[in-house]
Amino acid sequence: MFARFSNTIAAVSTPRGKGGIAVIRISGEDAAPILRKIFTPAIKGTPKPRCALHGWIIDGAEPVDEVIALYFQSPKSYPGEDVVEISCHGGLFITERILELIVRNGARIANPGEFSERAYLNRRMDLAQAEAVADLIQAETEAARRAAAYQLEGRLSERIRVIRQELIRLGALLELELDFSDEDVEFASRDEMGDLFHSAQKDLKSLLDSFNRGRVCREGIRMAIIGPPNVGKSSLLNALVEKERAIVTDIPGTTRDVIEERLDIEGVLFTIMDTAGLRETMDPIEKEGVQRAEKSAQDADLVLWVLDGSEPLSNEEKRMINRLEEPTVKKIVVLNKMDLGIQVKQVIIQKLLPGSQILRLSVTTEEGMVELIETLKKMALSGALPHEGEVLLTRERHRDGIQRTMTHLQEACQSIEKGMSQEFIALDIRGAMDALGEIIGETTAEDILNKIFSDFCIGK
Ligand SMILES: Nc1nc2c(ncn2[C@@H]2O[C@H](COP(=O)(O)OP(=O)(O)O)[C@@H](O)[C@H]2O)c(=O)[nH]1
Ligand SMILES: [Mg+2]
Repeated sequence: MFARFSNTIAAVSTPRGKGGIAVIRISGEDAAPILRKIFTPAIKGTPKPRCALHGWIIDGAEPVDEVIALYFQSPKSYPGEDVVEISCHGGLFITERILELIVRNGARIANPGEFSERAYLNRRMDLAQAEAVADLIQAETEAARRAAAYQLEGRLSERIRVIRQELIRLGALLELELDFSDEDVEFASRDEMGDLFHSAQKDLKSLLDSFNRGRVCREGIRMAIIGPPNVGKSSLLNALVEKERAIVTDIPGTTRDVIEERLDIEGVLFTIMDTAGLRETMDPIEKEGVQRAEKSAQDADLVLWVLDGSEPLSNEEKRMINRLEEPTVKKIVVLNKMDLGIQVKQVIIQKLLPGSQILRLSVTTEEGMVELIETLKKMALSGALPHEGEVLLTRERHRDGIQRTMTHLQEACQSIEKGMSQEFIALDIRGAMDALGEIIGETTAEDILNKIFSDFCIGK
């Protein structure tokens, strides 16, 4: 058999590196025959599905490793086909050696996400659930874990499916009307249809409204520390992450690149970016740094403006603030170095950065640190952690599908109001059904599927 064309796939499902054990997974119709060729059980007999088998992996007469093997019979496995899982010793060489042996005996190396793709193709789960598997693996905080776990349970899919089912029913009734078009009958009451469209839109709207929070759960909050040179931005980053991450000196222009650190605040991931001080400069490296700082501020969910509160603002500083001021971005102004006294006036700040919260701080004496962290905590709590059982939209792809569905439903409503014929309504119902179907993978295009599964880890 040419392994290249094999439909049986294999991969090391645990991370590369040394560990107590590693798990190698084989999936496809040759999984069990391959195991028979490369494995001698300690106790002879026919392997029972879902029972642990202790024995040796062998390469001809050569004992390779002592392992535990598990056999799952189709369809009762993650991908829904025959699966063998081998728990071997977790060394880099040993796992590659066994994987190579498996491939030599008829499997091919799995693509990223191929086990999950098969699970989806075999209807073991829908597309939104498969995405949740990837999100669970990526999760770094409780908020991300929870949002993904609820989605994996199928709560989002269920909400989508209920609406889609109703649309399918109405679509079928409209088809019937078309078949009987000479007789001018209405199988689907226009009032009932209108009501259904309205309630579906309401439900979809509440999902849409959850997107900002859902995104924060999944991706966290990107917080850029921005400000003039030498005001204590790097000192603040170090204080927040409690380590000497960024270089702190009294020489203005020390930080050139964007330095990122991650911090878990109340279960929400904060990606904190320390940036180069904003000033007009001729130095090409510093200039690039300033541009990167500005970009970080533009891409951030939250901007922490750090200013030296002990010195009046210079005109250059005011110009910089004006240039970067983005009314829609959330911001907190930190007046640092309060241990040296306060010179900057609140009213001036309020004029320059309207709507921002202003905090006084000294990184050196730690005065005001607690208040800053409390403010960030509040932001995390109000912004994220899903309530028990709450469904949040976490992906742009889902939001897009729901937005398109709502547009179709609006148009269908208008068609009803204008008394248009059933073809027009049917067309929008079809559009709405398809857009919802894309979210759960009923009507998703091949290239989108490929993109989704290629983002998965190897061996999942
Ligand atoms: N007095 C005082 N000095 C500070 C404070 N925070 C930072 N500094 C000092 O200010 C200088 C510049 O700090 P740094 O964090 O490198 O500023 P950046 O250029 O904004 O990143 C260093 O000498 C720090 O020790 C503070 O709260 N009070
Ligand atoms: Mg710095």
